[in-house]
Amino acid sequence: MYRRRFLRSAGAAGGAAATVGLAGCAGVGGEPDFDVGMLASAYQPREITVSVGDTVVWENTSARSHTVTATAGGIPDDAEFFASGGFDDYETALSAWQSDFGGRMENGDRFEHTFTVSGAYEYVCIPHREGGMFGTVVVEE
Ligand SMILES: [Cu+2]
Repeated sequence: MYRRRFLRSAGAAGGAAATVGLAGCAGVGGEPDFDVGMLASAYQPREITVSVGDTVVWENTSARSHTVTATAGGIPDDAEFFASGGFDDYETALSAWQSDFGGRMENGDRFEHTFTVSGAYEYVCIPHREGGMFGTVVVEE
């Protein structure tokens, strides 16, 4: 099981947004300061395990445009939907992509989400969903 190297807990810095905005700061020892990168047609790693309250940071480390979009029905019932572009549900994210590439993440773009409900979250890259670009976040108590 993959355990993230770049831990960022909500309480770690004593404040809500205190640790946001560190994009660009190299991690200690050359470790990446994001949790999930992206290849041409895959998330890297494909599955990540975190704890309730953790924030997962995605970065588009590829040259292609991608999205991070929670799937309809693929997240716990009482969990908050998440999507790059900030859409409220999958159908809205899908139509935004189809009309205007809404939610697009280009090289170096980041998206982050804080997970407050335990369970498994399936998410997808909308433009590459038919190519199997899916990912999973497992959130443990
Ligand atoms: Cu993609």
